[in-house]
Amino acid sequence: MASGNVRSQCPYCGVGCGLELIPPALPGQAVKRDAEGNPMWTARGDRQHPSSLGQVCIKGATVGETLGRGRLREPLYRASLDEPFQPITWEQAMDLLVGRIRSTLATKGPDAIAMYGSGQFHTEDYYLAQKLLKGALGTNNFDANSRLCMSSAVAGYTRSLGSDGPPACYEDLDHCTVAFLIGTNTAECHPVLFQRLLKRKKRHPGSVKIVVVDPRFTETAKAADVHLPIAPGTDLALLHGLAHLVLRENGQDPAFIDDHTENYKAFFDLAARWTPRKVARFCNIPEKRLREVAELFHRRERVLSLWSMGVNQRREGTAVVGGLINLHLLTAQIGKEGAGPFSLTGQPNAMGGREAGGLAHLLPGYRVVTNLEHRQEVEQAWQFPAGRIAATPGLAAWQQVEAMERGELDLWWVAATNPLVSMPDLDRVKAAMRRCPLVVVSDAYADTETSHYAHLLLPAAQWSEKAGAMTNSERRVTYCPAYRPRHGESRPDWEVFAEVGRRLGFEEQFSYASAAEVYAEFSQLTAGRLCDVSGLSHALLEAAGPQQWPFPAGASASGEAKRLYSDHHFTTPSGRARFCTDQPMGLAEPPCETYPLVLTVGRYLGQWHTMTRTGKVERLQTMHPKPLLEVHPQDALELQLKDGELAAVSSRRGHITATVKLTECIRRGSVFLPMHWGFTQENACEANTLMHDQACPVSKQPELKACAVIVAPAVSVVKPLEQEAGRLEALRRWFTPALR
Ligand SMILES: Nc1nc2c(c(=O)[nH]1)N[C@H]1C(S)=C(S)[C@@H](COP(=O)(O)OP(=O)(O)OC[C@H]3O[C@@H](n4cnc5c(=O)[nH]c(N)nc54)[C@H](O)[C@@H]3O)O[C@H]1N2
Ligand SMILES: Nc1nc2c(c(=O)[nH]1)N[C@H]1C(S)=C(S)[C@@H](COP(=O)(O)OP(=O)(O)OC[C@H]3O[C@@H](n4cnc5c(=O)[nH]c(N)nc54)[C@H](O)[C@@H]3O)O[C@H]1N2
Ligand code: SF4
Ligand SMILES: [Mo]
Repeated sequence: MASGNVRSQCPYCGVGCGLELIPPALPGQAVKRDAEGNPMWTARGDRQHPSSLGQVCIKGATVGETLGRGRLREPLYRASLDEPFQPITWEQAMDLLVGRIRSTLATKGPDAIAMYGSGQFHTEDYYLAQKLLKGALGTNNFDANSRLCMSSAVAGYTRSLGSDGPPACYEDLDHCTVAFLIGTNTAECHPVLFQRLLKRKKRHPGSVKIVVVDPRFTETAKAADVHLPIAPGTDLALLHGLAHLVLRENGQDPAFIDDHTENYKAFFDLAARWTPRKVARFCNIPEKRLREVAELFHRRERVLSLWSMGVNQRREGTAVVGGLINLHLLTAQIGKEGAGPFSLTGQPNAMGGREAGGLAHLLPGYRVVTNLEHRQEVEQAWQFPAGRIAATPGLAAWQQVEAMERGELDLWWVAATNPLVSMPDLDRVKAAMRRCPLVVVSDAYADTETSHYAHLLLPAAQWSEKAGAMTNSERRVTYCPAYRPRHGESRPDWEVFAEVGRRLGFEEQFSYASAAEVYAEFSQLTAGRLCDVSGLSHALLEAAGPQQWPFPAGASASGEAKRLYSDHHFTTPSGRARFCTDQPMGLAEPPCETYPLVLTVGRYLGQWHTMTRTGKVERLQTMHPKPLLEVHPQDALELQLKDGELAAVSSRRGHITATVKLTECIRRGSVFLPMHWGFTQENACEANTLMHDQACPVSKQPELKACAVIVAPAVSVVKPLEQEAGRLEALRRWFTPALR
């Protein structure tokens, strides 16, 4: 294990800051330890990392405190959910798992098996999961939590530009004249990027205008020159309305449109119908504000659009991404310094996952399963017979749940994600899991919500304990070394996937001596593709530091890969980017008389998702001691809600209770809850019990940003079912060695 300082990428958000890790024992000092007595590395910003230049936020800075506590140490098994877990050996776990895979293949076929993975995998984990499921087993039923996160961006880029791949880079924050932030609370969710923009604005007043489109007056909106608090779900109309005004004011770039785009005429006709008056009414904003923003979308400006979940998590997510890219095509704001549509990736390696083919319709190297040539290329590289990879997309995340409901899945393998907090309509997910004969959960930590509904728990070695690569939002790949010992019996996910492959008889395909070998195989499969990393290896990344792709074999760190499409040649069949012409639909579940409010669910600065890591840091717990239901004071008056008191929140799917926080930062008619607190947390607040499963038909990304609810004063806390009558405690005993 490492003894001096090491460099790595932060394992939290998709900014992908560089971290410098400092060993627990410095010469002459006592060993630093966490609350469980494990030696503790500390973290600070890595000044050498080109993406973050030494900056970090509070999550990255405290990651050291989370790594050793509450870990799952050994495999655990129980035959049914009503029994306690028993510790078993890896040998027994593998026998059981491989035995069940074999029997399922024999009785029901490969499509009765599915894996649900995560943007928190390293690229090596992702890649071998594809090879195992799509190659060895012959089912495309691999999907990841990126389906809840980035899949609308993936689909949107592909529809408009011909391929996935964010075209811009962080340096563009230093060069744009307009930063258009739509559906992103950048200040809290991509803090280091936001600080970079703010610093520039402070240092050079007037150099950049910040526009924020968000129904909430977020920390991000507070720093904006213009905030458009549009009604939830009306972004597409807003974007069409902006295009209308750009055209009316002659802000478009006719030469670019003629030479490099297609479908302009149809788009022009569509935009013509979205008059400022109509749009202002639809979005519920003053017409004046709309005109102010439209003036900024002009060919003479440099516009950088940043977006995140307020855009992607929508049943028209792909269409909204298309609407945003339309504005960039109209004004030629792409492939040049300071300009471009730029999706902010959520997770630290969701980008690497896309490159490795980590969604049910993808194959490594931005290939798709529906393309015969793509399948053949991958089959050959993997040494599987022709026809092994199925030609139809596998089950997407929510479809996996539906398949369990119908009794069609015999084995659901969940790895590095915690769906019993993060999926919509949680009661349905729980009931579906109860129907699945074998639920396998690979996680680094013991007491996750999902583990309570599992049969077989596999302890995962996590970031810091396994070597691997991650790609951040600006296409930069960082080598993340193993610098701490593995915890207990835990093993890296890729090693487990490889062993299952070998035990299934694919000895040759799954024999690797190291993660570097896995990466070497993956990187060769990207040669000639847009996301070409065939010139990268663990050794090169370790020696030369983080690199942006494309990085073909023989490339050097020249900086040429900063932006995609600088030549205005797109990856569509015609080489032209495409205007999209979708009609705005609005919310899938609009408010009504019975459920008059729109609930939106998002994030706090100091918490990460389901809190398996950040929930263990005292400083972060003090920042956000409990989840709060944000309500506008006017609404509260009508609903008789009081600040600090309990409220019951109900949707068509369920009820929860939460403490009310009155604030004018939320629009009237909307309420907000954080996503973080699942049923194992003391202040449980299962927001996603309320959410529906309606998804974008193109990206299959559920509308996790909105559902219709009613709120009323509550007399007592409604506890999650799992917390009643000590059930949770009884289950918990099996996760805690001391109590066993
Ligand atoms: N602190 C912290 N940072 C994180 C994470 C975390 O858990 N904690 N998770 C990471 C991940 S995986 C992700 S995906 C990103 C998410 O990053 P963000 O998308 O920035 O975060 P959210 O809070 O989910 O939602 C963003 C905003 O969308 C707004 N919104 C809701 N409805 C609409 C709408 O109809 N239109 C528009 N325009 N906006 C709307 C919400 O009010 C909210 O402020 O954060 C990453 N960074
Ligand atoms: N309503 C609503 N719902 C949402 C969202 C929202 O905005 N609103 N956001 C959605 C989005 S964008 C996302 S990304 C999801 C996130 O939701 P999840 O993916 O469910 O959240 P995490 O807590 O990040 O789960 C990661 C799990 O992996 C474990 N882990 C960490 N490292 C490793 C490892 O190396 N190997 C293994 N095997 N396990 C590991 C952690 O302990 C944790 O249990 O939530 C989605 N759900
Ligand atoms: S901004 Fe994101 S990547 Fe950077 S330190 Fe914070 S959580 Fe980590
Ligand atoms: Mo995400």
